[in-house]
Amino acid sequence: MRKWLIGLLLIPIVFVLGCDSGNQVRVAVAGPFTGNAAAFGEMIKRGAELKAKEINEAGGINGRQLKLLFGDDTGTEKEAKAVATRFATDRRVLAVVGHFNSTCSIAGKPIYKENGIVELSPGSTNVDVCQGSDWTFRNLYRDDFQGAFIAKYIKTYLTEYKTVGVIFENDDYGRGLRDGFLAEAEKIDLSVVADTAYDRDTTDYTAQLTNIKAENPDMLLISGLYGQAGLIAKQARNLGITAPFFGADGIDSPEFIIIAEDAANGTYLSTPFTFRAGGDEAANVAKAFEAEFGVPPDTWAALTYDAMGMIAEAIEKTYNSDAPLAENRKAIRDHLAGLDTPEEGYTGITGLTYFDKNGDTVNKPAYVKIVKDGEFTMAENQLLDSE
Ligand code: ABU
Repeated sequence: MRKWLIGLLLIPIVFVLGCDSGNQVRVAVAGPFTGNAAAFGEMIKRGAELKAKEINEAGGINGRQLKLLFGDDTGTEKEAKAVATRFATDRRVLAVVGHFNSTCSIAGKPIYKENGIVELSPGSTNVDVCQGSDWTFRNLYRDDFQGAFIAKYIKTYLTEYKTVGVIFENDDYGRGLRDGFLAEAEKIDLSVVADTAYDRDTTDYTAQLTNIKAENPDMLLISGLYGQAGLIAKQARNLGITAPFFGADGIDSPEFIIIAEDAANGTYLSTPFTFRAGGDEAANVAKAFEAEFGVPPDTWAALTYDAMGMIAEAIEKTYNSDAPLAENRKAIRDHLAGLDTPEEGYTGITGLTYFDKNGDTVNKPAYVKIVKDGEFTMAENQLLDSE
């Protein structure tokens, strides 16, 4: 009876303080661990795990071990809402690294905002991701920048390709990137001769590609994720389309090459980071990653590694085990919002990250890779303009 009474008296204390689970602090990671973007999800998970392991082996965050919780949003709006609700209402969770798909970050945004918890995306690039919430941040560029960057790159360096056809996934990412590309193409007089959408669950792109073939573009922009893009590339070649492909960060996975096979060769893509452009620290992380997981890290592992580092730093600088959960969560938000100049910014393996008033990162560049002999390599020309 006495034990029962003591337990009952402790409940409000745990409810108010919540997040301090003994010697641990908990951060959640939300991403597509299954589904169409699972290859990215696996890299996100591993990037987070490696950073947490390094932090914990170095003594943790102010002596507390960093424990990660993972939530599979499957890359879909419905599951993203469920994961966001689970983490936002879990009184042990201090902050969320994620989501990856723009649709998922946008779906989670009002839930995180309502519950006063940070979501820091290492992958979502749609323009609207951070708009309208003080609690959503990202550590990479937006698709208005990326779309314009691709148009400028073609106009500047691929001058033999005068006309472009566009095929885009009809979701927040595919559409938003295509919009950014079209806006810039119009400005710089790059001719777009075809523009057609597909849904994520489509596997047969004959109708779209037949329409594109009729316009005979010199280059084909595929605005979507690696799985569909791989099939589109293959089916385009089977239909006799010989134009080279340009993709974006959504195809920056070895899975694109595996799916597209020979059709992948010659494909250009834009990406927010490449280990070839990283410094010594990035090279060391790549080595540690490969030793841990047996495969090299990709762009998304690197951005997640840095996002986790930013959250860990925020906890290190602000966490108060005597304070209520809401206060600790807000202190993390305020710390991130304070990284608003190059001087205040966080330097990680993907470079310097700092935020504008929306929580967007506007200073980071894009890089261009090309598939040669079944492997991604850096393109000969880089357009390192982050404006
Ligand atoms: N930016 C890569 C694809 C993920 C997304 O923004 O939906």
